[in-house]
Amino acid sequence: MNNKISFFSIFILLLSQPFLFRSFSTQLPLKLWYKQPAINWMTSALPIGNGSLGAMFFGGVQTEEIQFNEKTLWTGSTTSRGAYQNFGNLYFDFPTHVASSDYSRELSLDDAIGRVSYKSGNIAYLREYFASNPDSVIVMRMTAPGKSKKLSFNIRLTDAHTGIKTFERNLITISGKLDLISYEAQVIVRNEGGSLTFSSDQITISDADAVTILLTGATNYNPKTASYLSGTASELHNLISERITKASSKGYSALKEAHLKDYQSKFSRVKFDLDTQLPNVPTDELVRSYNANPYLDILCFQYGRYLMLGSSRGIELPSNLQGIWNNSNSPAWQCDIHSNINVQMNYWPAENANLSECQLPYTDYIANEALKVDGSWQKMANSMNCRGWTMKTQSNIFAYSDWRWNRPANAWYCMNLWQHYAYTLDKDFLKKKAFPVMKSACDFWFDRLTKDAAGKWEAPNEWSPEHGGWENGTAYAQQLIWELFSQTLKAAKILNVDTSYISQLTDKLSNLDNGLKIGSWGQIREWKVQQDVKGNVHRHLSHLIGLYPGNQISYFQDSLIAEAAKTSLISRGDASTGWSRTWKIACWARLLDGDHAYKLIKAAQNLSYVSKVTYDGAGGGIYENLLGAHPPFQIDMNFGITAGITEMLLQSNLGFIYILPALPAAWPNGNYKGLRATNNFTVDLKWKRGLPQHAIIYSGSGDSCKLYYPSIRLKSIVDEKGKNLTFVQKDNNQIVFPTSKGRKYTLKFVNIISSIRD
Ligand code: FUC
Repeated sequence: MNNKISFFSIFILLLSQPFLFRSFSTQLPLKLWYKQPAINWMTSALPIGNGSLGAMFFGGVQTEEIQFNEKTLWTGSTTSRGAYQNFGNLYFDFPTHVASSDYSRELSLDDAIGRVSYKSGNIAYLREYFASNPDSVIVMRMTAPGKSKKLSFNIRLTDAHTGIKTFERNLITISGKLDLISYEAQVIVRNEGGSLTFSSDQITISDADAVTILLTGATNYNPKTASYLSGTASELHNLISERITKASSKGYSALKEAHLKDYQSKFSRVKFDLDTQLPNVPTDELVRSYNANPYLDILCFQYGRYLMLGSSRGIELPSNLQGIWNNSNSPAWQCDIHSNINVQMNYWPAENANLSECQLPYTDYIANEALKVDGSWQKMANSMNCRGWTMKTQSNIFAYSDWRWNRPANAWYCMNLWQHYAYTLDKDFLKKKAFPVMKSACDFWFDRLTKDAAGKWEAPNEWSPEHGGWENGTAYAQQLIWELFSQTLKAAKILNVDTSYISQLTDKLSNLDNGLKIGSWGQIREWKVQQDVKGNVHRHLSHLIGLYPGNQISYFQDSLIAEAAKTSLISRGDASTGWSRTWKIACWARLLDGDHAYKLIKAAQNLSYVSKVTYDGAGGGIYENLLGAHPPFQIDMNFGITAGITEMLLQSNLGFIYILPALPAAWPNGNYKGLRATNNFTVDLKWKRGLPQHAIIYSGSGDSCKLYYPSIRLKSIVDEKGKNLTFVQKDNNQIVFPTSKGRKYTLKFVNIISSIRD
C-alpha cells in the first residue's frame, strides 16, 4: 500500500473519533513573571483590580510597596476639570530580608492573583495578592510555607492627600475630603500566631505563622444625584467599616474561593492557543528578545480581558485613560474620560471577547448623563439651540466637559450601546436604555445638520481629531452620524416605534452625506474642502471610522471605497502612539490583510521605557509589565490589541460570521474558544495550516447561522444529539443553517482533508 494513502486512511479513521474534536480550549498557563522587583510604577509594577478598586504591586524584598486606587477618587467638580487621584500606598517592611536567587514576581491571568516569592536565609517566603470583586477588598497574604513563626514585619499606610490617619489596634484608617468628594480607606491586619502591636505610624507583626491584610476604600460619589454625592463622611465610614469587618470575618480561604469563582467564571469564557510552547523566559525578556514568540500574542490578547475585568465592573463609570491605575495626583490628561477615541477603544473588545457585562458601566454612564434633564450634556446641546445631548473632548466624572467641542462623540458613544444590543439581542436593554439615548442623539443632529451645495445633510463646523482646520461635513462627523442614523433606524424598526419617526429617520439617512469620498490620490477624503496631505502620519484615523469600529467600509460593500481606505491607512504609516498602532491592527483585519495586521501587533509590542508624554510615535508600544505606552501609560491600547486580534480571528459586523478573516502566516495552527459574534452566537474554532478544521457554534438566539469562509466546504454539521443537519450552500463562500436557541452545533470542514493530503 502506498504510504501516503495508508497514512491518509488512518488519519481519517482517527478523525471519526469524537475525542479528537474535543481538543479546543487548550491554552498555556497565562502569566507575566519577572526575576526582579519592579523599580518603576509605570513600566514594571503589576496591576490587580476588582473593577473599581485596584492596586499596583512592586514586589520589593525589604520594602513592598502597594499603591492603590479607587475609580471615583477625583478632584474637580461640575464646574472644574480636576483630575483622577492616587489614593495612597501600603508598605510592608521586612528589614532583615535579603533575597536569594529564587526571587520571582508574577501575575497570573488565569486566577488574577499576584505572587512574590523568594528565599531569605534558608526560609522561603510567599506573598499573594488579589482584588476581590465579591468582597470589595484587596487581599494580601504573607506566609513562609511549611514554617511557623517566621513572619516579622511592619505595615504602613500613607494617604496621597492630607487626610486624617488613625490606628485602632489592627486597623488603620485614612479619610479626607477633596474639592467635592469625601474619601476613606481602611486596612485591617490579621495575624495567625505571633504578636501584633501598633504605634502612631505603623503596625508591627512579630513571629507570625501567616498574616492576612485587607484593604478597601471608597468615596461618597454618586452619579445618580444632581450633586454627584450621596451620604455624609460618617455614612461612608460605616460603609467601609462594615465592608472590611465582613470580609475579614470570612477568612483568607473563603475570600480566595469567592474571588476565583467570580473571576474565573468570566475570564475562562475565552481561550486562545497558537500551538506554541510556554517560553521559559521572564516576560520582560520575552518582549525584549523573543518578540516573535506567539505566546506573547496570546498573553497580550488575554491581558486586555484581564484588565477589563479589573477596571470595568461596579459603579456606572467607564474605565479612564489608565483604567483605574494611577499613582499621580496630576496624571497626563488628568486620566480623564476622553471622547475622541480613548474611552470608546477601552470597550472595543467587550462584546466579541466575551465580557459583555463589563461594557455596562460605560453604557449606563452614557444613558445616565445623556438623559439627565438639564444635565451638562443636554445643556451643551441646548447652548447650540439643539435638543438632545453632546459633549466636548475631555470629561471628568461629574460630567464637566471641556477643551475642544467633540459633538460627534454622541454618535460614537451610541455605537457602543448598539454593539451591546447587536451581540446580546437584549431587547429590554435596547428599549429602556439604548434607544432613548440614541434617539436623543439623533434629535441633536436633526436640529444641527444643514444642507450642503448638493442638497445633502452635513454637520456644520466640524473637525477631524486632532489636526487640520474646522469645516463643514468632515468625514469624521459624517461617518459617525451615518452609523448613528443607521443603527437607530434598525433599533426603531425592531422596537416598532411609530412609523412617522421611522420615515423621518429614513429620509434623513438617505439624504445624508455619508462621509465617503475618494480624493485625488485615491484616499478617503478626511475633509470636504481642505486637501489631505499624502504621507501625513497623524495618529488619529478619524476618516476611517467607517472601516473600524464602524461598518460602512468593507470589500463586501464597495471595493473601491475599501481600496481608498487602504490607501489612506498606508499613508498614515505604521509607527505611532500606542493606541494608534492597535487601531491599525483592527483596520488591517477589516481589510482582510492578516499579515499587515500582524505587523501592527508586533509594532504595538515595541518595548518602551518612555514615561513622558510623546506624540512622535517612537516610544509607542508596551512596557515590561505589558501595559500600553502612548507614552505615557494609556490603557486604551491594551484593549485595542485584544480587539484587533479578535477581529483577525472572527468578524460578524455585517450580519454573517466570517471565520479567520485575517489570519497571518505567523499563526498557521491554533484554536480559540468562546469568541462572540453578533446575533448572540458564540464560536469555537480550530485551524491547521491556515485552514479551518472544525468549529462549534452555540446559538443564543435561535436565528439561522450564516457562516462565511472563502471557498467554504463543509463535511457535516452535527447537533448535540449527533444528528446530521442539512445546510444550504448559499454560494461558493457561504453556508446557512437553522439553529435552535440554546443549542450547539459541531461543524467539520472538508479542508481538513485537503490540508493533510498536500
Ligand atoms: C487624544 C489623543 C492623544 C491622547 C489623548 C489622551 O487627545 O490624540 O494622543 O491619547 O487623547
